[in-house]
Amino acid sequence: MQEQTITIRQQILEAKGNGQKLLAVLLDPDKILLENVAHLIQKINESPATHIFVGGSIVQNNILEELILILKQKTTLPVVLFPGDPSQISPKADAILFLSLLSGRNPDYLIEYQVQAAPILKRTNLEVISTGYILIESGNETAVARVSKTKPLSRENLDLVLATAQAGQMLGNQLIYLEAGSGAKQPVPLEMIKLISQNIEIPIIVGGGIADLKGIQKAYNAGADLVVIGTAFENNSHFFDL
Ligand code: 1GP
Repeated sequence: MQEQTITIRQQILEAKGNGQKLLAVLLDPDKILLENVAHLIQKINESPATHIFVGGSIVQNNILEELILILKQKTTLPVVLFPGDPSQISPKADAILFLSLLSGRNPDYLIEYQVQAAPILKRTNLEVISTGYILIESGNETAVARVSKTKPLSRENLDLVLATAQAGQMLGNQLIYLEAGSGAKQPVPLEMIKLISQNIEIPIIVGGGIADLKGIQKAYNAGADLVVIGTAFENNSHFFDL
């Protein structure tokens, strides 16, 4: 019998259906040294992480391919690209979050980069997961806002964030990513996660500024299906140790 492979998107959907919460560790190739990767992977393998995201707003060094090769050798966790632009596509990963920056009004991040990326992606076996990406104001200017030249949505304007997430779902996005930005002072407000999760059906990713294990749990309790941890793990590889 032929082995049935289940896609990463299906796994996320099934987890949501079963109430199982997911956790991604984000590795930004610009912020890690290749010589530390073995140790980081060991810590990730010992942690509750279910996914590894790789990417950043700007990736300037060229270790992306090598990083992914090492990850594929040393972990069985799915490696998902979380790219800032089409230069960050590696065919060696398992999947890519195909992002549209729905909170902004910069056409480059709404459609231009996607048009540039499509023919590149067609030449790979990457699973493409369309993701509505919504940047929320978080107390400081984040790299995403700076690089994309867009404004985040106000933390107070829950109606606008909800309408944006709903539009993302109606446009056919398969996931919604509520992002406070890497190293954000304030994570996405819990009442916002709650409202969105109660009013859309697709899984919700939440990331940015989550600094401790309690913060992860709070995001889950509010309705996040998958939480992303980047900076806190970058700063302390023992972050997940009990
Ligand atoms: C950033 O959501 C991710 O795009 C993770 O943010 O680095 O603040 O954990 P942190």
